[in-house]
Amino acid sequence: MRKPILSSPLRSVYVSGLLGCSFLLTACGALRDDEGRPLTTLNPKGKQAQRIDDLATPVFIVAAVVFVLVEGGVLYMAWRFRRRKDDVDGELEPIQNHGNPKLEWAWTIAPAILLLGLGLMNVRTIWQLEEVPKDHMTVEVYGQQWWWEFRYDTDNDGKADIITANQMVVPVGKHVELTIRSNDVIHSFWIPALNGKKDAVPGHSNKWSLQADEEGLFQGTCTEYCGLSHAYMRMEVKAVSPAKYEEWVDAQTTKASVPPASDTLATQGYEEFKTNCANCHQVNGESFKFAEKTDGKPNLDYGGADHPLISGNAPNLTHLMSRNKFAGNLFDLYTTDPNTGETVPDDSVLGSWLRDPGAMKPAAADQNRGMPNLNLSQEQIDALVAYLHTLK
Ligand code: HEC
Ligand SMILES: [Cu+2]
Repeated sequence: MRKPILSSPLRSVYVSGLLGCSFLLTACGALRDDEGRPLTTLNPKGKQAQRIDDLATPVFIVAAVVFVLVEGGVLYMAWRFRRRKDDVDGELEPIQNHGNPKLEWAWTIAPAILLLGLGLMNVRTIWQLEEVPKDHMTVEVYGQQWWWEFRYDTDNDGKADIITANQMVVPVGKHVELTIRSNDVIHSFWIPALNGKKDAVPGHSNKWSLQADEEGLFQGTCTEYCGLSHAYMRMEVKAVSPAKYEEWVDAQTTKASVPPASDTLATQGYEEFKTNCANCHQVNGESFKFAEKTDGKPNLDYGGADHPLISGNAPNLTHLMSRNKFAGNLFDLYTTDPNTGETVPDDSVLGSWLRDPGAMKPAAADQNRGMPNLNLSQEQIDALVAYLHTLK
């Protein structure tokens, strides 16, 4: 007598377990909203992501049909021609046949045609993704350890006049041409709701584009392992109406840092900033390291022997409070006041950051990667936070 592979009580456990698993799996992809899943690729919110989705959906359907046909065939054959209990010596084995040219041609040509079709669809999408309409704007993207920097040249004079971090602001409906670079190691730029991934490679620039179809915040993350805080290297695209975008540009290009009124906590913070922070962080309009331009515009000149990089590898803090989050878009700059329900600057998170950045986000500050612990006193921290809050 042949022994069954699994005894029957065990078999029912096994089968119901398998069924349970497959029900569980359906929960992974069934819903298409992005609530709680900010990095889903299944909910395109922009032109490029939509094109990728338009390719992925039919490819998935074709693949699913092929899978069901082939797997179904295999299962059916296995069941239909299984060995019977009474066939002790395999006598009732089905007739074995091979060498049927017609069949062999058929199952060679059919997949070849299918793959050719899918290939053509792929090529078409690649070409579509490379289209750059005449009416577009540009943003330079820099991968840094471990945050993203965005530079805008709004007056097209070849020099950046807005430099910001973590949050890229774009007008809805505008094609944005990105030039992606890296300041250190290889990173990869990815805002799944808007487009696929593009590497940021040191010494090289890559073109990429995005266009948001609606207002909103679209989350992204670095997708190329880039060291200690790779997992904490997030970013977001904030899409706003064209009018709001113009307001944002105006606010960002106007001289921001007005030394705070005398004898306030912020004034103390300003002094602390000059001694403790200005080595790394730039605040436009301040001549901590660089002289102001004569036309009253903030000086953002990069390069030159004296200043190899404008704020080294640290975020430009000029308009810190115009963003939602900081340090790789991880920590909130604002909170809701429990009494009034208003949105107010959050002192405690920024304060913890200044107390010990490494505790919130691993860094190798001794190797000039990430922000060092400056061993500040609580008094210094309070003053600095008050000053940072003036950087709107
Ligand atoms: C040795 C260079 C260095 C010094 C000095 C320094 N920082 Fe930083 N700081 C950094 C780096 C690098 C980051 C980016 C960290 C990250 O996101 O991983 C950063 C991030 C920040 C951020 C978050 C900015 C953003 O938009 O994400 C703030 C705020 C900040 N620093 C404030 C300060 C203050 C205030 C001081 C002075 C007390 C200071 N830093 C001193 C290097 C420095
Ligand atoms: Cu990275």
